[in-house]
Amino acid sequence: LVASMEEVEQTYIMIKPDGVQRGLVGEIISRFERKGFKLTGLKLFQCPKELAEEHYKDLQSKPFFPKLIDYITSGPVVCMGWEGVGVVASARKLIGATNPLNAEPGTIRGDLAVQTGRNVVHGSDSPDNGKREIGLWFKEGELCAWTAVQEPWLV
Ligand code: RTP
Repeated sequence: LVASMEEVEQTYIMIKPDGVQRGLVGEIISRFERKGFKLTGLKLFQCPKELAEEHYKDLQSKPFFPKLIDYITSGPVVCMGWEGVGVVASARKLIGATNPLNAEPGTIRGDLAVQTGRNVVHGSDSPDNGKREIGLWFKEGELCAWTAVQEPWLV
């Protein structure tokens, strides 16, 4: 069954500096792969302050905003684009609640984190933000649109 094009969404998933430093990159990527979504972009990246501020601009007035910017820019992050039917909401479910202590076991935050301020991963909260954030974090030419080959790799 082939999904109609309108249902295919893009989401921006980011492994935050704590996820990279704790060696959780492979574990986190594999959860999205095993679920069945399609990877369209992937890079390790040291985020400049201006980009972190733009990404989180809706949270500018929050008391934790300066700490959040320090956290996101404290070391490299892994930037990813993922594509699929319903990928935005599904990725948020795979990630779990913002506060890892409230995140269900089986979710990334539920299994791997304890602090809201060190919650290892980000996921876009709407299809519009998915597109916006992928545009913000990736340059043209860094994303791949691809279709899996039908032939076996080895004969
Ligand atoms: P994200 O954008 O990272 O996927 O997280 P989210 O939607 O689950 O949560 P959001 O409310 O958008 O907050 C963004 C990130 O800010 C940090 N935060 N710290 N009270 C606090 O100290 C606090 N609240 C939020 C978290 O890293 C959160 O993921």
